[in-house]
Amino acid sequence: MKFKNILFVLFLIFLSSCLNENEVNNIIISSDDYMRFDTRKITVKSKKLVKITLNHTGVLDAKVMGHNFVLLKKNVDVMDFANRAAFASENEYIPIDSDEVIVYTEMIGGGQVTSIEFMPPEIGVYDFICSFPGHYAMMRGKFIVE
Ligand SMILES: [Cu+2]
Repeated sequence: MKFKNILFVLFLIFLSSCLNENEVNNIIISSDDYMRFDTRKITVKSKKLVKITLNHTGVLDAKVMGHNFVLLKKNVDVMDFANRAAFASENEYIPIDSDEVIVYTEMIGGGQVTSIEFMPPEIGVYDFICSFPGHYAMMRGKFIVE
């Protein structure tokens, strides 16, 4: 291949990676040993892939201070869902056979990172929580698709 052609190909690769970057809603959430997410509001553009990266900046094990990101469908009763989720330790703290969840990450402990990609649901406001027992009271927020 001629040098000029190589340059052109490199340019195309560069261009497509720039475009891809704009097509993704890149969301980074931090959580800690004090049962907190660092955000209570996430806003994404509709019809664009969402990438959620969840960090756990603490040191405690997932068994005592586990965190996940659970996006609930509209009109789900958060308290009712979380109370059932608390008994689903064998299923990543998601009630078995639940149809209330749009998407969720694995449960992580201190020092761990996890991520998930999905297409956002229709325009609207949704709840997100951590479904580790008792955490939803503090670890919850709104996920807005606009
Ligand atoms: Cu948690």
